Amino acid sequence: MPTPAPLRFPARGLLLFGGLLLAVWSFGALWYDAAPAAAWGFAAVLAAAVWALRRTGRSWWAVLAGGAAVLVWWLGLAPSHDRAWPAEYSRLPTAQVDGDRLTIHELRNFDYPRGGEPVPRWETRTYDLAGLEGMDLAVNYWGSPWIAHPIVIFRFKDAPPLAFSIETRREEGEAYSALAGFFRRYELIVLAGDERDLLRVRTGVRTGEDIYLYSTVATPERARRRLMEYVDTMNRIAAQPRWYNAVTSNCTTAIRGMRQGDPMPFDWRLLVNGRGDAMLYERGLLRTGGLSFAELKPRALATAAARAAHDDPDFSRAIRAGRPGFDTALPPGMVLVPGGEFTMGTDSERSFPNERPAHRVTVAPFLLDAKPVTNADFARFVEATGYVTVAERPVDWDELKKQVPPGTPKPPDELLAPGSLVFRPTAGPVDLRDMSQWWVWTPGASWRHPEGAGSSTEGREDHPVVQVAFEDAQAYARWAGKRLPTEAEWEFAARGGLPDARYPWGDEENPGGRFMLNRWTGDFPYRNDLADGFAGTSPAGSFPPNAYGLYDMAGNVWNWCSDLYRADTYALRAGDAPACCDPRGPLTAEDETIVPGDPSPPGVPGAERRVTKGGSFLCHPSYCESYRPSARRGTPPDTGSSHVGFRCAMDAPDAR
Ligand SMILES: [Ca+2]
Repeated sequence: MPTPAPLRFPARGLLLFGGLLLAVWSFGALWYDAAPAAAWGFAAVLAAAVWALRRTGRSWWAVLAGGAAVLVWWLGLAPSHDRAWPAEYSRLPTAQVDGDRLTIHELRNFDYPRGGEPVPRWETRTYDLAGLEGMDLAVNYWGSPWIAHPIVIFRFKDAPPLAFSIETRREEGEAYSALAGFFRRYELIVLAGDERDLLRVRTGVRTGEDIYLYSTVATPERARRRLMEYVDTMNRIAAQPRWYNAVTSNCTTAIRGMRQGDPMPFDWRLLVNGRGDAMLYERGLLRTGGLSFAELKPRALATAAARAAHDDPDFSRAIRAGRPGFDTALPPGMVLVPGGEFTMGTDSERSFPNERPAHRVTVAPFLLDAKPVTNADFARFVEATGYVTVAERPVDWDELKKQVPPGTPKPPDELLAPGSLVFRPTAGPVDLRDMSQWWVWTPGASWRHPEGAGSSTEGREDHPVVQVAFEDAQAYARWAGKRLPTEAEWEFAARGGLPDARYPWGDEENPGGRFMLNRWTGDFPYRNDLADGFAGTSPAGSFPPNAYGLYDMAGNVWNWCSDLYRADTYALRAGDAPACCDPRGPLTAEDETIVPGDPSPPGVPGAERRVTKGGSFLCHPSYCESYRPSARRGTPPDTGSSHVGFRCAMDAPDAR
C-alpha cells in the first residue's frame, strides 16, 4: 500500500482549523453544559494525547476522537421542564382552540408596582378569534443595536392585547449569556402574556432597555394564522421540552420556523436581529405612516411613553398613541401625551427660585401640537376671522395704568401707538440685570412685522409666530377648537418621560456635540456666533423631537400657558398631599410673595401675569438657561415680543 503523499498546505490548513474548531467547541460544550472543571480536564487529556502522538502525524485523530465523544454525550443531554425555575418562568402556558374561542392557561400577567417587588399572577383567559384585529411587533433592545428580542402582539376588539415572547427559560440565579446560548444551557419557552407584563418588565423594571413598537400590515386572517402557529408551538413545548440554541432555535429563527405555510426567505438579519425591523420594513410588512425607515424608527421608540403610562389602565392605547402606523385618529399635527404622575419643578441648585421646590403632580392624558403655531398657521386664522392682535391695536392707557407703579405719568402718544417689544442686540457687554437695554418698544411691530414697520415674515412662514399676546393665543386656540396647555401639562410634555433630566432629551446639553435646540450662542446680548445655525427664530421643528414626538419644547420661542403666574406657585403647592391632579394654576396673584431672584420681567406685585415656558433663541447658559423643562416666567398678558409664541392643547379623546 503506497504511503499517502504528505498533505499539502490548503488541506492541512483546513484540517488544522477543523480540529481546532472541534476542540474549542468541545471545550465550550463541557464548560457550559457540564462544568468548567470537566472542560479543563478534557483540555489536559487532549493536550497530553496530541503531545504523545506529535511525531506520528496522527495527533488529529486524538482531537477527532475526543470531539466525537463529547458530541455523543452532548447530543444525549435531555431538556427538561423540571428544574428550579424563578417565578417568571415557573409555569408553561398552554392553549385550546374551539372554533373562534381561544383559551390560554397560565397566561402571565405580573404586576410591577413602581419601586416594589413584582406581583406574580397567572391567569386563564379566553379570546374571541373573530375579534382579532391585527398584529403588532415590539422590538426590545438591551444593549447592542445589533441584537434585539421580538415580542409579537395580537390586538383584539374586546380584549387586552395578547403578547408572545420566545425566551430562554433560565433557571433560578442563572443569567443569560450569549455564548452559553450556543450550547445546551437553556430550555426554550414560549411565554403568553398580557402586553402590560411583557412590555413593562422591560421598560419599568429592568433599566437600560428600549422598546420599539410597530404595527404590521397583517390582515386579521393572516394574524390568526400566526397566532395559531404560536399556540401550536406553545403546546408542543409544553408536551416536549426543547433546547434553545442561539443559531438554530433562537427567538427570531423560531418565529421563522413556525411559518410552515409560507416560509420566510432566509436573511442574515434573522440572526443579527437588531436589524430585523429594517428587513420587515423593506419587505413591506410594517405600517409606515408614509415615512422612510430612518424616520419611522425613532418615532416607533415607545420606552418613554411606556414608562410614563406604567400605572395607566389604558397603557396599551397610551403607548400606541401618535405612533406612525397606528390608527389613533389624532387631529393632524397633534401628539397624544400619555399623562401620569411626575416630579414638577426642581431642587437643583442650578435653577431659579421660582422653579423650586420639586413636587409631585399628576396630569391626565392630553393632546399637544407637535410644533409651535407658525406664521402660516396664524395667517390662516387671521384670514378666516379678521382678527386684530393686541400689538396692532392702540394702547389703552387706562388698562396699562394698572400694570405700572401708581403715579406713573402718561407716556407720550407715540409710545401708545400700536407696537410691541423687539429684541435689539447691544453694541457690547451690558449689565444682564437690565432687560431694557435689549428690549425696545417698537411702534408698528406686530406678528406681521416682527421687527417693526418695514419687516415682514416673508421667507419665515414656517417659523413660530411671535409678537402675540396671551389674548391672541387664546383667540387662535378657540378658533382651532383647542385650548392653551396648562403649565403642568407643558412641563410633563417637555420632559418626554425622562424624570429629573435637565433637558427634554437628557442631562447632557449637546449629546455627541450636537445642538438640540435653538438658543443664543456666543456672548449675550451682543454677539451671536450662529453655532446652532440660527440668530433669530428657526423653522418650527428644526431640531430633534423629544420622546413624545414634540419639537421645540426647548428654545426657539417661549410658549404661553394658560396658568396665572406667581413666583411662589410651587412653594404653595408643595404642601399639597397627595400629588395634585391636573393643576390649573393659582386663582389669584394678588397676595403673591415677592421671590428674590425671580427671572420674570419686573411687574407690579399682584398684577396679572401668565406663565410662559420653554425658553427661546435668546436664552444663554450665562444668563438664564430657561430652556430647561422646569424653567418658568411670568409675562404680562398684553405683552407680545420677538421671542414669545404658543402652541395648543386638547383634552384626550375618551374613546379608544
Ligand atoms: Ca440660535
